[in-house]
Amino acid sequence: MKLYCDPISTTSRPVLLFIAEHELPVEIVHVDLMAGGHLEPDYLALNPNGIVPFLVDGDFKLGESAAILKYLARKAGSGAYPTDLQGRARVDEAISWFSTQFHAYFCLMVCYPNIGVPHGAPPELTQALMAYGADHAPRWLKVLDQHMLAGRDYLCGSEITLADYLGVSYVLLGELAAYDFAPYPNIQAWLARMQARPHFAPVFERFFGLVAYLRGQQAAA
Ligand SMILES: N[C@@H](CCC(=O)N[C@@H](CS)C(=O)NCC(=O)O)C(=O)O
Repeated sequence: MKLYCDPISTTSRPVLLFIAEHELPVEIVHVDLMAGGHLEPDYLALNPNGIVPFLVDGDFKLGESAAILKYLARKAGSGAYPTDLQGRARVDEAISWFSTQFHAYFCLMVCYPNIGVPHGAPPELTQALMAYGADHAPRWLKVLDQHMLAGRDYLCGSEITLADYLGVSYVLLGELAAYDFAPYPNIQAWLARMQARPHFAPVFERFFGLVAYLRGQQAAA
């Protein structure tokens, strides 16, 4: 198997962490987003969406980080994607929640504008998005803190699931905005738990490098 990805990408890191923790025999192919590797003709021929991550398993090709995580978990027989009906539905629910509500209000409006995404958006649109996100993101952060993570170590219970691999990458985007998670102690504890996992640091190294670079630029401005 081959995974086309870039550790700078929010949606690549969950898959890279899962692969590392499960020691899966997957060749990692770096598609350098900053250098435009995702727009090279060879890559577009493989994945017309021109985004990462992207998995190739023999003749089978698969995009979308959540779908890739589920495929790898089924293939590896990982307990991170439970096999019982309701346990699996709970994981699916959390993954959908992160990919929709949380991603829209927190990632797109609060975090990404700090690195110039959406590219080329007029400044007034970016300002409006950020103001709207600042007002509305706490609604979803409260749900995460006071319900999804209340009284449990991981999103779906006492064991890590695919939802945690995906969710932690989205929530940590808050670092791009120097977001203050102090009002959310369960989120803080969960972030610390996830960051203590042995394979976490190498997978997130480039992301935290970007965060440090941004902080340096802000301090110099
Ligand atoms: N829904 C997709 C989103 C993938 C995605 O947007 N990847 C970004 C990096 S985080 C990308 O490749 N962006 C390149 C571009 O938009 O041109 C998934 O979960 O895999």
